[in-house]
Amino acid sequence: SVQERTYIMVKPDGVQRGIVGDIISRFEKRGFKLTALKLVHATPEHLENHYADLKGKPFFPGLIKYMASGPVVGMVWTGLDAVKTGRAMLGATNPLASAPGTIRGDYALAVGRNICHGSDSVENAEKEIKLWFPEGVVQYTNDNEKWIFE
Ligand code: YYY
Ligand code: MG
Repeated sequence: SVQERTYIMVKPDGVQRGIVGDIISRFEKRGFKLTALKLVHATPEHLENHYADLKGKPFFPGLIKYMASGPVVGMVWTGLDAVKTGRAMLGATNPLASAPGTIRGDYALAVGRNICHGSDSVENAEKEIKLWFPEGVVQYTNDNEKWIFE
């Protein structure tokens, strides 16, 4: 749907390396509507909640430590097929398999330092938005929509 939402998060390495602006710019230019935005140094407990599905994986402790090592930038983007398109813009989980032109394919080499998160389903997107933006998001109309959608 045109109103589909996804949760996109620049990870601590993306923040440290100054890639926040480019990631925002890519989503803006693609035609998605910026719906929420926040810089936060998350606690391990919060990150374990975010990555609850991966608990038990061998890389889980390292993932939580990395994600808690500095601030992240959490965002909500709204638009047509936002979840699937967001994942396509990110590229494959392992940057070595990410096509050039994708965010990971342009900026990353290691799976444990892949600079950006994107929700993998509409259901998980809504869960993640609630987790990272419990206060809710701002409602507004973006007047460019007639130039982006038929
Ligand atoms: O959704 P996505 O981020 O592409 O991958 P997930 O399977 O959800 O894993 C989350 C996160 O965990 C991934 O972005 C990097 C890290 N990770 C890892 O360090 N090593 C793996 N073998 C798989 C995932
Ligand atoms: Mg995932």
